[in-house]
Amino acid sequence: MTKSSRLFDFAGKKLDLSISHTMGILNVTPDSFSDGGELMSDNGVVSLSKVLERAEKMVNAGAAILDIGGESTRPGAKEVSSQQEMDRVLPVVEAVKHNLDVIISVDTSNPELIRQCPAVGAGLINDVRALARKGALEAAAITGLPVCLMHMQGSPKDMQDAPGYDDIVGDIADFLGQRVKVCNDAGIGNDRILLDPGFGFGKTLEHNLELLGRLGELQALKLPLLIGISRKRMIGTITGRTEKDRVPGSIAAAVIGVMHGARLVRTHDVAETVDALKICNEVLKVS
Ligand code: PT1
Repeated sequence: MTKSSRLFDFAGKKLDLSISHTMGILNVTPDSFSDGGELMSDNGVVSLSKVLERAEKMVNAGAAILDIGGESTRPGAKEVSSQQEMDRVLPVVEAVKHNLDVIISVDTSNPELIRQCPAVGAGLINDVRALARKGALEAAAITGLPVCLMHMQGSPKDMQDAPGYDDIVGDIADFLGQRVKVCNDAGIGNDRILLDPGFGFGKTLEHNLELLGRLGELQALKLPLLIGISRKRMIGTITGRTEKDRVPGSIAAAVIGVMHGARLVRTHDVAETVDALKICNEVLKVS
């Protein structure tokens, strides 16, 4: 049996979310996880040529989306000022837009940056705070762009202190369902919403593992699922590997996620993930 395609519109660029796709991570933070600082020049300013080189590699390797972020949200990360975040992200989005044919996602919670997204050519707003910051919901609604709403317990600074749930999957489904309702009421229709359970965001290893094994239950929300597990601590804890050696573990987790319904995989390692998802996609197409 062949599945019918389900096109999702990212500001004019369409992706068939009946199969899975890769979102490449382009961090433009000095302190960031895994690829931190590599894309900065010595003076701490983003090097556009280094960023474009990395971006082009990911696009050539098959990334459908590039996720550009100027605020680190890994555990313990500090917040940046709005202006600093905009100064880092906006020139990069513009440069990628001018040079490459790819959907651009902006990883931000900042209403000021969200407002600028359509003008610089972004196709998705990816907010780990699910548009809960003051002004973010209204800003996103006005853009007309799709949004990714992610679940987090606490804030990056303190989220790993003592995370607790009644039922990890049920609690996340309730939270995401409420945020969808809030978005709908603000004029963001379901055709503009992706959901993400937020691996590593206020979750113990056991929470993350149960969430991955039961991810399929979130399909009841009837919206496309995005997952980000790439090189995270949960992979390191299980395999005993440092960040750069977590690629095989990350890919195994991504495959489990896709076979439980995820359709977008946020990753540092685009080429490897694209190959793995090709296998998943061929299986999805015939079953
Ligand atoms: C994510 C995600 C994201 N992750 C979306 N956006 C990060 N939609 C940034 C660790 O446990 O999963 N989904 N934007 C990166 N954040 C983390 C969190 C990095 C936890 C590392 C860890 O190691």
